[in-house]
Amino acid sequence: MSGLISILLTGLVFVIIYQIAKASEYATILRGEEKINARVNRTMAILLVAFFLLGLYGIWVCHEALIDKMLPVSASEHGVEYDRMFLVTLAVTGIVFLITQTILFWFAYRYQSTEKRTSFFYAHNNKLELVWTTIPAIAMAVLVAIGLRNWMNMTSAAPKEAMVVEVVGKQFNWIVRYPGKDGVMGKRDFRKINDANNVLGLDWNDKDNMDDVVAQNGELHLVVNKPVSILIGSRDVIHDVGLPHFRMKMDAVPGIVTTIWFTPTITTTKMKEITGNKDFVYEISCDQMCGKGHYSMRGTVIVETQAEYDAWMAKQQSYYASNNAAPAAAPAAEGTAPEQKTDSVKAITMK
Ligand SMILES: [Cu+2]
Repeated sequence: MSGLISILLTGLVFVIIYQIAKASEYATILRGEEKINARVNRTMAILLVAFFLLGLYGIWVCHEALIDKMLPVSASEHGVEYDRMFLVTLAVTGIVFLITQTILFWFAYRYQSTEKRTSFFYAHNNKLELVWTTIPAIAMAVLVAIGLRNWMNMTSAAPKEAMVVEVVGKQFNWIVRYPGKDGVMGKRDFRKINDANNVLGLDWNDKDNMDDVVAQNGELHLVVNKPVSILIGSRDVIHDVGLPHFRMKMDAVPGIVTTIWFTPTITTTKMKEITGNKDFVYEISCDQMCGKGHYSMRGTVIVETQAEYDAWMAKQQSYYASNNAAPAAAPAAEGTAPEQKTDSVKAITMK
């Protein structure tokens, strides 16, 4: 409602300005042009300065209103670098914006048209051209170079000691797989995907799969100060693993494994203290519009100590054991996959 009122008010202001301009045009005809033109010029110059000051005030109001809603301090090593880059870029562009806009509006006011002054014709100056082309080009090149360095860091090969997890998107949730005790992810085959008992299409002929742990609730457990390499995939359409608190994001593309790695530096418990929010959770947001349930595609990240992680992992049953150990659910033969798929669709509908 307040939005509508603001739009109406803005419209009204423009109508008033238009009417004033129109009225002064008629007055000009009646009272002689020169005198009126000078007055209109002056009004316009003052309005321009007012517009500029109002804009600056608007920036300040937005800043005050939204600063508390900004993300808290970065919870990863890469993120600290990323934030620094963001601040440097904002500082450079912000200072340039302030200087150029102040000069622009000041000139419009100071050098408004009067009868006493004729315009100064200044066609070309090579030195000036060189200065205002070279300086921005160098500044931009430096900013791009910093960005590229950060990008290379994020997408480079993960350190050897990194733990590996797999995050797979599907409409509309995240499935997380841990490699189990052997530290190796088993093979996957999309033809074996079955919502009833094999959501990732793990190949049960591959022994590496036997101890893999799968969390279907999108809960990603990470160890603080330990690098993590995330293998990202999708079962259906393009999603995007967004990890805003770690300043990370990467597309989840069907048929391709994309990767990112980072080192979480703040545990969930510690972040609750920092933010003063006892319900704080790190989230995985889907950053790619992927369908009607996109808004609800949210996973959680739990950053904990190695001991807490080990205790949690010790309680997890392997996906194979929890889905295939029961006598009724023998390992699926390939030929039966389509039928199972139908069953799984029914199972979902039942829920
Ligand atoms: Cu999505």
